[in-house]
Amino acid sequence: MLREVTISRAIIESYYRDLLNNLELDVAIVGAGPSGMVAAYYLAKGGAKVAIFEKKLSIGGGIWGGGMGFNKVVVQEEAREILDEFDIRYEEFEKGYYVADAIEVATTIASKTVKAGVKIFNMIEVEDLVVKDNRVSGIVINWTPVLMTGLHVDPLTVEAKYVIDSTGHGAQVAQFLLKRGLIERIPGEGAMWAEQGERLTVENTREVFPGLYVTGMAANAIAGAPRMGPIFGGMFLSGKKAAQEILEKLNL
Ligand code: 48H
Ligand code: FE2
Repeated sequence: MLREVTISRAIIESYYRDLLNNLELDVAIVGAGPSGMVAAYYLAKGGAKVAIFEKKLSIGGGIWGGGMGFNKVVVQEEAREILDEFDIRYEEFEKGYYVADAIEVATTIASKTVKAGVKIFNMIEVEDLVVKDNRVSGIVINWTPVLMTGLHVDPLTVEAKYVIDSTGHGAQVAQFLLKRGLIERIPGEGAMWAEQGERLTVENTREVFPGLYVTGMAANAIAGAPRMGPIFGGMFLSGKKAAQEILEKLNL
């Protein structure tokens, strides 16, 4: 006999155990797009306790749509090793241009990231930061529908040694610091220039404020560096770079 209330209890107990287990993290990542998931994967592989908070129901960010909805992802030579690391299939279109199926990219990265030990909380939006003594030390979370409907419901908090802003074009987490005058400017990304945009995404991946890293499009939005269009190698390499730097700082 299947009891509805047992199904409910299974969901509630299991979910709340996860939530309680992830209230104190080494790294809290905001946004489950390509740069955030790749960062989480390498952090977890390196032994860090890491969770991702994603405001939408679905993970993957901008991967699914490829370019203009043609669901293919292009990756350049420098980032081919990451497709290989995840065991994602691709074809060489021309020398140095590798093309993969966007659905395979999104699902495979998500699956391997979760299996590496990363807990992904979807439908939870990061609405603010904890900042103490001039250092980011946690995130402030709420249910996405609460924020969408404008209900006056106060949030909860997750403590983290490092927070990563992987929220893409809007650099949503860094915006919370801008609002408080804790960082000076977020100019937004520049016009499209694939070559420079890809190089600079990785270069701009850094700790922008004590305790806060930025990856992917958010890194270029903060630096005013070009967008790059539907090429994803820079996103992957940015996530990997942030993970390596944070692992070093955590002595892992
Ligand atoms: C929780 C949030 C919040 C919040 C946003 O946009 P993404 O795919 O981010 P990246 O930087 O890893 O990848 C960028 C890439 O997809 C892209 O857009 C490229 C390469 N563009 C080039 C061009 O020229 O346009 O993912 C960000 C994720 C999304 O899933 C959001 O829903 C989520 O972050 N998010 N999650 N709390 N406050 N804000
Ligand atoms: Fe984009």
